[in-house]
Amino acid sequence: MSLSAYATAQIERFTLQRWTAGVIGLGYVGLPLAITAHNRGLDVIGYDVSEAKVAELNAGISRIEDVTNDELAAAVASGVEFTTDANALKDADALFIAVPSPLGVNRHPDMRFIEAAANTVASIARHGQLIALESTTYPGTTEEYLLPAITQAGLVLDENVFVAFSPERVDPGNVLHTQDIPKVVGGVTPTSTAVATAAYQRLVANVHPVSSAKAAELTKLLENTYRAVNIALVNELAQVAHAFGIDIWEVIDAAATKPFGFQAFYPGPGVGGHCIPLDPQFLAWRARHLNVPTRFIDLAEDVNLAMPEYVITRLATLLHEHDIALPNARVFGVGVAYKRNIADERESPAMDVLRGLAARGVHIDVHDPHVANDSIKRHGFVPHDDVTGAKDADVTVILTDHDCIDYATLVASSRLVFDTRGVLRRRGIDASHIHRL
Ligand code: SAJ
Repeated sequence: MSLSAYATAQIERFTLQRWTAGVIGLGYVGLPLAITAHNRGLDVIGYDVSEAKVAELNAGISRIEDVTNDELAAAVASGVEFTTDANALKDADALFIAVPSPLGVNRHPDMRFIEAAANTVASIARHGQLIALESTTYPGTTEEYLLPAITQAGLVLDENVFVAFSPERVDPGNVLHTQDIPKVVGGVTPTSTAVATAAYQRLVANVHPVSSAKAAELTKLLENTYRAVNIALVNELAQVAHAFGIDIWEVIDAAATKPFGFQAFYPGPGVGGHCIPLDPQFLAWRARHLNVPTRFIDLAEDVNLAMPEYVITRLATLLHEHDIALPNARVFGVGVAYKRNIADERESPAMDVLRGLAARGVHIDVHDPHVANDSIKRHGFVPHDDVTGAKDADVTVILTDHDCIDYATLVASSRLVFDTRGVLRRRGIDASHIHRL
């Protein structure tokens, strides 16, 4: 592929010179990206529409677990600029868009944030910039939203501006940081791929270019659909194993001894977070427009969304076996975050279980050391700062297996335990009053 002199010059600039990274959206993806760019020696302008968030960031207060206050304060002290003034982005050589891409009504993609970011680009984009979308979305989004934006800005693709997609791969609570995670990059043209690859190579150690923005968009959806489908598989097998009187946890551990061709996934109360339950729906929604079936995605969603009710049914049966009716029973819920060792409750299946129990007249006490008591109260549950609150409950249900929980004391304080995460077995804690998925 022959590159224009202009594109070659931009590649050299991104490769050899100090340049300014502009990050649009300072959440769990954008803020780590901004700090990474700073740590890699680039100038950084962070833009967000939230005045409160920008004020906190400039004061060195991080709400993102993967960015410490000290890291943030050091970045601000050495010149990283957080602002709500989009015009500041005119000084950026590359714009990285990391805004939310949630589902809206009927679990259809809510493109408002990407649309707003595209409007920002239309108002500030200038000659020489790379514009890279990172928000998880359906194949075709980058062309559909960013090409009109650069046209509106009076720019011409590959002549004086470059456009690409590069999926974020943040795993909240994981020790891997942005610069250590390989990055897939796909330009809307081969020239844009080349320029985007050069820019990203300054941010991360390992860049994997693909042939188009659509290929990059679908890569991300494959990654997360793969997880959603495999989690649904073990969630269904957990129900099958229970019907057979088999311990699914033992079976998964046994299968995991296979040194090739098997990756262990584990059953749970459902699938939470802002990625796995949502991202596959972007693909399913777009595929429907093309009359292409996505039966695995649809079935995985059905199985995963039904898990909270399955947990409630198992709890009702367990209580009934001990002559306790669900209505007016007391349940001690352990863990409301959507996965271990984080505070995020978005789309948390633990919340679905507890709300479902409360709707059946169950009194709910909750212990989650990662989630603020005010937040637990807002859901109508009674927060407990330690596990001894279990002693007043008819059953303890473990919904999120945070590492910091004192499981030995929890079990000793409980009349009955229902473990939806297999954490007690993992910890070698067994007793006749412990039951699990
Ligand atoms: N879960 C299970 N069983 C499993 C694994 C997960 O029930 O075997 C549940 C979790 O408890 C959680 C949900 O599924 O409720 C999602 O879990 P997750 O581990 O996929 O965590 P996320 O959504 O925070 O992060 C994922 C990333 N995770 C990993 O790669 C391990 C990755 O897919 C994406 O980089 C990220 O979403 C994203 O931002 O898309």
